[in-house]
Amino acid sequence: MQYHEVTLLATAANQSQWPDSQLPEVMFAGRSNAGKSTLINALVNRKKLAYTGKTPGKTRLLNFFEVDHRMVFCDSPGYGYAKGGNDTALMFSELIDPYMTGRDQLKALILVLDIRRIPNADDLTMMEYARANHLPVIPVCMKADKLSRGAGIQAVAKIAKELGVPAASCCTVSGTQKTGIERVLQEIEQITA
Ligand SMILES: Nc1nc2c(ncn2[C@@H]2O[C@H](COP(=O)(O)OP(=O)(O)OP(=O)(O)O)[C@@H](O)[C@H]2O)c(=O)[nH]1
Ligand SMILES: [Mg+2]
Repeated sequence: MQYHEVTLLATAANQSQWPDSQLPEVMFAGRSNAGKSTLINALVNRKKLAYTGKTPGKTRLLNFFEVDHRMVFCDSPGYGYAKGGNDTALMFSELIDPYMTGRDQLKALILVLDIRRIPNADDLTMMEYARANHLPVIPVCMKADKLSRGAGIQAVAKIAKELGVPAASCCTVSGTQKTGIERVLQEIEQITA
């Protein structure tokens, strides 16, 4: 399976800039540099749709992409990029929390994690927001190519434990090797159907 038509609907700093769309929406969130944009690009099979790069924290807005006129992907800024003090706290309170609380068509959170890193307090905050808003969470462990298969399985088990979810609910993806993408697509399909 594959998505064909993807367009940037809106770039939003606040609620007034959210796109006027009723399609089911999926939010991508995660620590800065975890691989959010890479995952979105892999899902839609485009090289440079969502910005990927070596400057962490570059995306400071919500980016809304419409996919095949059926659903919308919302790419959120990476958190934890310590540039100016309580940057992350502000981003949560002014950008992420209002969106997760106020966006009726939001159907799921895709929590993007670096498979080599234990979830931090910000990741757990995202889990909390999702729970508070009754939003299903799909944890996606990116950069699987950086670990051996065995080490990857162990790492995912640890991550799942920290998040308080079953390890089987976590997807394991390599953006460079394009593995694990199909399962994420299936989960998204189920949730937005
Ligand atoms: N080897 C490998 N590198 C990856 C993978 N996913 C992402 N990367 C690299 O990790 C870096 C960050 O990826 P991005 O997709 O830009 O991460 P992001 O979460 O969107 O980052 P921000 O938008 O800055 O928060 C880039 O250099 C990617 O090429 C992966 O699965 N394997
Ligand atoms: Mg990004």
